[in-house]
Amino acid sequence: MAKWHSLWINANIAAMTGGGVAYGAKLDAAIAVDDDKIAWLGSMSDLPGPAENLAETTHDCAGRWITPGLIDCHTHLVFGGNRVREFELRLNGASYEEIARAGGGIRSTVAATRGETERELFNHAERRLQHLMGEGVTTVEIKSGYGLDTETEMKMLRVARKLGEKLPVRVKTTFLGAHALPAEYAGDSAGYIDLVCREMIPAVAAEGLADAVDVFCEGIGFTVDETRRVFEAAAVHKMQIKAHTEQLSNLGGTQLACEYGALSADHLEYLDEAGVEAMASSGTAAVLLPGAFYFLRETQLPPVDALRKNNVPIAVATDLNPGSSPAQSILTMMNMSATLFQMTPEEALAGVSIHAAKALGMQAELGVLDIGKAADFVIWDIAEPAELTYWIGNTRPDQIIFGGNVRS
Ligand code: DI6
Ligand code: FE
Repeated sequence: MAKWHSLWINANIAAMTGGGVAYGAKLDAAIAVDDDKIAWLGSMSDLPGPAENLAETTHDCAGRWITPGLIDCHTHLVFGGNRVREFELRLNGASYEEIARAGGGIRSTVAATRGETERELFNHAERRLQHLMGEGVTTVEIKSGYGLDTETEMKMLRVARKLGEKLPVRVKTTFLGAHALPAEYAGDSAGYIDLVCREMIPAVAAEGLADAVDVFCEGIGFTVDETRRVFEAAAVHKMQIKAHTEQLSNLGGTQLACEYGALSADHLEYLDEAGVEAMASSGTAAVLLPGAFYFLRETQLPPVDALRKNNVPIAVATDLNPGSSPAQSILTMMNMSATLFQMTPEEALAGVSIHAAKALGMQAELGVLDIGKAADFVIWDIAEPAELTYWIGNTRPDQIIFGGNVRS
């Protein structure tokens, strides 16, 4: 038999494959890799020979745990500047309106993003992405939405694509032109939605810059009717759909997203029973964002129990953005999903693996450890997988394997 390229032995594997076993755990197990795929996975006792003869390179895990590479399925990590001044002002008593009048809020990030070159945006985003990758993230979704003009939206998406080309991480890109109304369209959201549908989406599609289209459907974002127009334009270009819905109020954007077969609906604090049922019928994943809930000091909890009862896959992500979730740690989000949303540690890990893969439409390749899946996995010096959710800060992988190679 030809040798495998690499083999990890004496591992406990949280395969996340379900089947009634917590974490899909396989104890005293091994995992073999050929090219960028998992070639074999099973018990040490089922290895087809003495471990030292089976692969070019063998790594001894000495009882450590292996999880799937972590997936952060909702970020806005490409942006100019930051909003730390606004954070300070707010904590010193300034109101949101005062800050907005002084040029702050999302518009200040739009101005800063328009003002940075592609190289500057890349360098700033790279640092943030490195923080995520250092915690074992091997796949990340990145949205546009701080350009709000065709040129800058495309610049953001090019930066996102380039991050995936230059760094050992898989990047999925999402066009979020309908994130906020730019100042130059004040009072004319119909005109801006025209621009999104008639100019931006066709241009983004023509260059293949985005894997999906997203809309911020909210009182301070866009109405359900405007959201529908954007989804129609996305459908014309055969682009997949995602949505920010029911974050601050219930507008019914989730049902609309489900009508268009959305991959995911995200935030969902104000989601009601009808919305949960719509998600269950359309197979749309729920993406919960505890960092934004925490940073905005929200009190309305997402309906985790109803989502669970209806078997809606629940993903967890950072929402990494300068305004509502300056969260550069996926492991902290796992902890917050447990403490704030009462998700179990197993659900938290599923939220950044199998369910996050579903939210990106990548469940065929990613999210679980099994033969034929991508060889993206992480080795942790922990005694049990719940530790990933338990500790707050400073948990680091011992080794990260990306596409079959040890990431240095
Ligand atoms: N929901 C949010 O919480 C952020 N965007 C969104 O769609 C806010 C983004 C920002 O304030 O910069
Ligand atoms: Fe977001």
